[in-house]
Amino acid sequence: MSGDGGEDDAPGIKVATKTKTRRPPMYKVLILNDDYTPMEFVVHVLERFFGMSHAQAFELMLTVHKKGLAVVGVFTHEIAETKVSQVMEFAQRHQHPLQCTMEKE
Ligand code: TYC
Repeated sequence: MSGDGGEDDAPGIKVATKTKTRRPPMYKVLILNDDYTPMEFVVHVLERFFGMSHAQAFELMLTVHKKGLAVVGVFTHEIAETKVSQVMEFAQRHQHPLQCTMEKE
């Protein structure tokens, strides 16, 4: 290949190669309001799976309760998918209808 500094370039001449570093696409994880999931359960979910303090978790839960939804965090695809699964499984296990989804940023 010409220009990559490999063996078919002129001998003894090093051609600069710039490797671009690309940021991975990021995904927002959202939590949705509903009428049945207890507030304390949502606070617990936010502390447990998103590493929030009790105060942060309580504030975000109230935002979701009032506005209908909120972004909980922004992650790579794999991490976002894992967070959504963890929350959905945990909510189902406790028989709460809490919904958690992800969308491309
Ligand atoms: N609206 C719920 C209630 O009044 C509380 C709640 C908050 C539920 C946030 C879901 O994502 C949620 N018990």
